[in-house]
Amino acid sequence: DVVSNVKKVGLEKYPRQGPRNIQYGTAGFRTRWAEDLDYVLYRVGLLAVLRSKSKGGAAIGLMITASHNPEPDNGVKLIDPFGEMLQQRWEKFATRLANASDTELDSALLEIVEAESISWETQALVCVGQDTRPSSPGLAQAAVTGIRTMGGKVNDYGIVTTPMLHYFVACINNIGSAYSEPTEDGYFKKIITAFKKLRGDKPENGKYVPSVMFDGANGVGAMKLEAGLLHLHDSLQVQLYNNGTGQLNYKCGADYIKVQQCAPVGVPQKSNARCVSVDGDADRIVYYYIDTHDKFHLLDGDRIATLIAGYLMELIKKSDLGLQLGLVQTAYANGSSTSYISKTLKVPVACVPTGVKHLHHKAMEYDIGVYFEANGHGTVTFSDFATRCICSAAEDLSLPADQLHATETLATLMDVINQTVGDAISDMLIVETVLHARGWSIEDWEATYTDLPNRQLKVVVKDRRVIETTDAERVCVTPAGLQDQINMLVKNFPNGRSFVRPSGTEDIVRVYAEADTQASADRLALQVASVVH
Ligand code: 16G
Ligand code: ZN
Repeated sequence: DVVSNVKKVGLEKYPRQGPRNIQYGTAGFRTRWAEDLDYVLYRVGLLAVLRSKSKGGAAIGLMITASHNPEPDNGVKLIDPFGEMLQQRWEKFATRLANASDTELDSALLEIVEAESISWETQALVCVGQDTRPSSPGLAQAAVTGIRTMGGKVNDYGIVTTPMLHYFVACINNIGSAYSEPTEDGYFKKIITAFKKLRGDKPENGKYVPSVMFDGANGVGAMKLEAGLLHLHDSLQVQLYNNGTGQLNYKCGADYIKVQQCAPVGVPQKSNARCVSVDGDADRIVYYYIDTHDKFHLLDGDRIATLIAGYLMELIKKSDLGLQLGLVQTAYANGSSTSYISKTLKVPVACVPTGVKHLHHKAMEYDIGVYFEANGHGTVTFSDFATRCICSAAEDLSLPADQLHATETLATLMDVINQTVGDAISDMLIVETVLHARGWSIEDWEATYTDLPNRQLKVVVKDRRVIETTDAERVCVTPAGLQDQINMLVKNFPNGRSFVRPSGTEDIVRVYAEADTQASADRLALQVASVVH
């Protein structure tokens, strides 16, 4: 039967390697040097089939990527039927299955089948995607073997961006009314047609220039955008750099820029030019520019969130549909962005723990939810109620012209947005739309508020799990006394704020500090790091 065949194939082709224990965390399974991941991928393939069956045969996604990490690393994560991250209860199953010995493999599978009352007869469909890493094709092969051994059907998309795969899964499962054909062409047609409609036949406006320089991190982003450019025509000029000829994520890409606070290599320096930088699998985006004094300016996820939320707030008011807008951040959001959002934009803000699933989940509580991590991962979600309201009002020709126009703009904007997950290409088009509508240059955008200087540090400790946090990671509950010590240090710095949290992706503790000057932020971060030891 299926289960003993699973064991036979697993033992022959993908035997478990070594005694290592691997965890399905915020980024799925991820390892340095893609070490011994074959058997893990084989097993994730098995699990994906069970997940699909447990969802009545809905399509499930399986994405092979290590995102912004170095080229030799790799990893995998599963995508649930709505195009969202794998449900938390199943993260435990994933960990259990990956760590079962070869002899336990069949019983581990049967445990899941029983726990979730899965019916074997249900068909299963798994959509497989991979990034551009050299190790990805071999890992995809292992996953496909796992899926087929369990009798699942495979849709192999080859090399795609992570958010494209999320989008395809949602399309196949017919989620929401605004989706299209689950192909790359369908994806580009939908988002770019809407983008062009919003811009009309006038790509210039005020100080807005329809031209950007694009740092593709030598990953999948630039490669895919090349196909998208055929749809964009003259509505937006995009110059592609780091488009795959150099090493992936090496001295370029959104993560490098955010962490190092400097421009990437491989992109020519042009004063005040609007530049975009995405990460290796194109689910994160940040903007930057270099001013006439050669100074580097970063516009990160917080900036993108405030730009989009401010614009949406205006449209929502004008459309007079009574929809509620909310913005979701993490503890890493710059304090200035938070007060700008709540005090100036008057949009309610929520703070949740790090990790896209937490932000996404919270955003869905609002009619319209904007969420972004400071690192550049984010999107906008519309509830079914909001979608229905907007779509029907957009066709109501009896509305006053202003109101109708705002409603139509909202409806079209929904088509530019990949609501399933943060999507660098879609996010770029949203930012460009808002800047165009406002007639803003990148400096105008930056002038909306001033970031508080901040510093992040990594601390190596014996066991990072001794640090437990609460209140969206802003308060430490263990070890006892640590939070009091942090509070004492913070008190000495004007506008000081600091928190510590165990990383979900590395064996370290992260320290964040902000204060009124860079020197103070640096000093506070160092002092807090020293009490973490
Ligand atoms: C993962 C998360 C990202 C988060 C980062 C934090 C997803 C898809 N990705 O990359 O959102 O910012 O982990 O890493 O959820 P850390 O726990 O090591 O700080
Ligand atoms: Zn990524």
